[in-house]
Amino acid sequence: PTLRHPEEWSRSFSHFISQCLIKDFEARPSVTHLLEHPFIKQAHGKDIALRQQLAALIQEQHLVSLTSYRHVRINTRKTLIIESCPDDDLVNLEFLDEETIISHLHKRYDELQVYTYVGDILIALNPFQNLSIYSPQFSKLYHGVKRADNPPHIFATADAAYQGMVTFCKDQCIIISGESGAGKTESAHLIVQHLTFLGKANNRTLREKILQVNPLVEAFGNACTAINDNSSRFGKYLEMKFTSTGAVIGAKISEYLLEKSRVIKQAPGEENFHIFYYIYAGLYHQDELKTYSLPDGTPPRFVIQHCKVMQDIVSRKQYKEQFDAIQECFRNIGFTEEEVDSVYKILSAILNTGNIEFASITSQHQTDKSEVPNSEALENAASLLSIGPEELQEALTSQCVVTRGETIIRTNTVDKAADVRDAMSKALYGRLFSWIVNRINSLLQPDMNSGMNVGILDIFGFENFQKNSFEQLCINIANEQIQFYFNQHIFALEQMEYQSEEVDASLVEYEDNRPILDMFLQKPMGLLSLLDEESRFPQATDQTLVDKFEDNLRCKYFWIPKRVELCFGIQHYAGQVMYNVNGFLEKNRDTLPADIVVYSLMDLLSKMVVGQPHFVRCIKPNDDRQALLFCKERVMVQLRYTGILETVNIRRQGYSHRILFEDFVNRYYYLAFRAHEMPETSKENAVAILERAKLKDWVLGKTKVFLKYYHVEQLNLLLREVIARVVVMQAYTKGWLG
Ligand code: AOV
Ligand code: MG
Repeated sequence: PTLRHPEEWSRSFSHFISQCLIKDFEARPSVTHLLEHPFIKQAHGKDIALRQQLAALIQEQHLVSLTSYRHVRINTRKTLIIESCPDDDLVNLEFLDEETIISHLHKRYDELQVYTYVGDILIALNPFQNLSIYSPQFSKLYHGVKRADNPPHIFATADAAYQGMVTFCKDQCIIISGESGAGKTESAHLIVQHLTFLGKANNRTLREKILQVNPLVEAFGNACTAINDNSSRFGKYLEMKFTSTGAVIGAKISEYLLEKSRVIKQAPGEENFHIFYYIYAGLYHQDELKTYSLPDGTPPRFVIQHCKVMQDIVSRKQYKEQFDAIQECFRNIGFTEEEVDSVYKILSAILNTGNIEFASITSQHQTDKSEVPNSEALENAASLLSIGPEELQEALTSQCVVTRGETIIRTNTVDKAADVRDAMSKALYGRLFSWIVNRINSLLQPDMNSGMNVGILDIFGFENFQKNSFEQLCINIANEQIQFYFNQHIFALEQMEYQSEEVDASLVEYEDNRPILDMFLQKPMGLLSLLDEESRFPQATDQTLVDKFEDNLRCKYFWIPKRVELCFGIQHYAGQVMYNVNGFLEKNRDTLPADIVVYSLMDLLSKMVVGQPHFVRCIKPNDDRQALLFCKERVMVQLRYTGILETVNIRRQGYSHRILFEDFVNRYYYLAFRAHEMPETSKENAVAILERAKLKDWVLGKTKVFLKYYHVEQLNLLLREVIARVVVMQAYTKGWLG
């Protein structure tokens, strides 16, 4: 057949593809076979590049179509696309009870469909195995197409954010949540990978730099915990910067609340930050342990818990490989050799500092003085930090107090000196971490105040261990805030807007975690304020702290257990957690006061509020990190506390996009009016556009059009197709095609 019109062409081609797929599904046509297929030859005989692309795409579909239920067609932009399949989106399910949703996710997980939509929200089940769906071919597949055209995918979320940014010139943010080990960090990597693809980082250097930011920062900020071998011990907000046309030009990273206490002590079965093991193995193999004054006998105290003998560290092949990878990252991102050398020096200074021990000197006058009997570690640490050993010893064993204008030098007891040593190690590591982050930012950020960005938030997930301390409290409060932010966007703001615009939509009930947050953050009687206050009393003890909490916190989210000493329980949105106050005061004094912590989090949230949010909810299908194991109970709990059921409801009934009539007409008038006749931005014209676009189920408020989540996508696609059609028609009339 001769094909004249692009739409006609696309219809018959689509017929062919479906036939071909159905018929050949078992046989799996080879690329050559497809290229030689009479239809492809005839239709695209001249355009060999297009033929190759099509053939490759068709091949890919086989991969995607493992479950073989999709229809394949080709759209007017000559892209092969797969028709949506209703069960990709929970909103389309006929019944919406918990049981149906769970068994649905279960079925999909068994088929290795780890991603599922709830409207515009992505649910990601951790596959706990490598899937072959993240190759560059897949990136191509998820490029500027309608969400429903492809199976749900993390790339689709990245694409939606990217399209949103380019279309509306508005910053976007992707918020990834889920408990520890659910797959947030992996998801964040995949999003960065896809965004560098979409942002046409043609400049290979820039692409590699951006891709190496995450691995580099994570070597310093992640560690093996009881739950996750690569657990994030800090919150990370990565902003990718783009030009107004959508080309990627740089990146910026912000870090929140690094768990510094891990440097000096790790819970049983856990490890220190990855980097300590990496440098040990790496420097050992380069025969450079001596250069950095690292012992090759007994491992330093800070890492000995996990590695009892040096062989444990140096024989681990992956440590050495990771060290090489990190060196590569440093080099690619642009750190100088001196800088990297300084980083290693500080790391080994920290390890040496950890080995400094103290003994008490008892003289006639003083009994509380300490000294360093074995000076090797002290000398090593001092020389690595380029200070004199006496200076360091003095800093550790004495303390200046300024009272009434007078400076008094007090000596430290052995215990006090040990505390100072540990505090110094933590501070050094914290500063080093911030320095690395800042350095990366200056290397990856061309001078740019303009441009737009997509931010990706990946924090430490909700944690509930056998024993939970101050760190878990901070981590879990951060997660409460993310949950609150999610609720705000999905439920609260939406409902407020219905009311003020007098739109009749049924309201969905949801679990508001505001009261829990208030209990933590309120001033002056919130838990964190009370903790700060108690930390200022020198005589405060763990017991006085618990008593203070008990006297002042009266709400159902807080309780003191009867038979367990020095503990308190919190009913978090994600479940009950028992905290042990041991060390709370010290940690609160030593790290940032809780108040500041809550600032930094608010800062983060306010940053995100500016952008259009996209949510990814990671779910952990089992606690054994097993592939293909779907533990119904565990998934159920996570669906419940993240409010997925309510989200399904509100996405089905609600209107997630509310656009002022004026903005709406300005944006879409092309769909109903001629390009040059700029219509009045009135309600009537908005309706004209909606009707012309044949959309159903929208409603009108007083000043805004209320649209369902899928309407906007349909409108944008229509807009693009209208524009593309005009371009193609022009090409036809000029005789360039056919
Ligand atoms: P988290 O970021 O959510 O935990 P991670 O992203 O580190 O969790 O994922 C934990 C582990 O699950 C990874 O190390 C992988 O082994 C596996 N995994 C996760 N997502 C995928 C995927 N898409 N494909 C294959 N394997 C995956 V924490 O940072 O602990 O809250 O603080
Ligand atoms: Mg993580």
